Amino acid sequence: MTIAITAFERSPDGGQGLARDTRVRWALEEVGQPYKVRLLSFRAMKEPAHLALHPFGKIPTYEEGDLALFETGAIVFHIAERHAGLLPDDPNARARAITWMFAAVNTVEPPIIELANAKLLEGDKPWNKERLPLVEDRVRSPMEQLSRRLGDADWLDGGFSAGDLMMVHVLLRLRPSGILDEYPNLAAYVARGEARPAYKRAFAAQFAVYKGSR
Ligand SMILES: N[C@@H](CCC(=O)N[C@@H](CS)C(=O)NCC(=O)O)C(=O)O
Repeated sequence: MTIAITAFERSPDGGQGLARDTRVRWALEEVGQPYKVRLLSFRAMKEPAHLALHPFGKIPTYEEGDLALFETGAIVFHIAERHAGLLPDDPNARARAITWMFAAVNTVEPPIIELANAKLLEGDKPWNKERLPLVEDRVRSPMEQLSRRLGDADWLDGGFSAGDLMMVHVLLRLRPSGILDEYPNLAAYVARGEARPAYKRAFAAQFAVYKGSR
């Protein structure tokens, strides 16, 4: 059954792979599943047809037969459960990999998004200069803890898993701030993720959309 996902018609990140369709593309590439992409304008994302798929009017969504999903954590988990390659067979290792997926979206991503919003959307506010260091510190705290936990390992828990896929993609959004590079082992971890052939294919596919939209 053909898998279809949605993505930005014109990604605001200039094709850097930060939009969340990239993590879904990456998961599909890791497990060797072909997919189609439906591109949406910002206006179309808020229209009833898309809201029926995604109640919050965002991308990406995932459709496969009569199944429609939203939320990248749920989508990547679904892909990882259906196809070999992203979750270990051992039940405990599998549960730990899923835990890292949740940690990526529940613990690490929110302060990173807050920082991106503070810079992009609130840069002109008179209180921004005072607030920004506080927001940056809220990012550094989980980064320090994650850095300590990863240590000199390649991946978070044994071999590469959906937990690493989610975490690497979440961390990528921190690179433009310079904070990722304050943690050399996390910067190397992200680079390892980016070096995976499946990531490169996902990145190229989303970049081709951006190039075509210019
Ligand atoms: N928690 C959601 C977040 C989805 C999300 O925020 N998507 C962004 C693109 S990366 C979006 O659609 N932004 C446009 C908007 O909110 O209007 C997920 O992981 O799928």
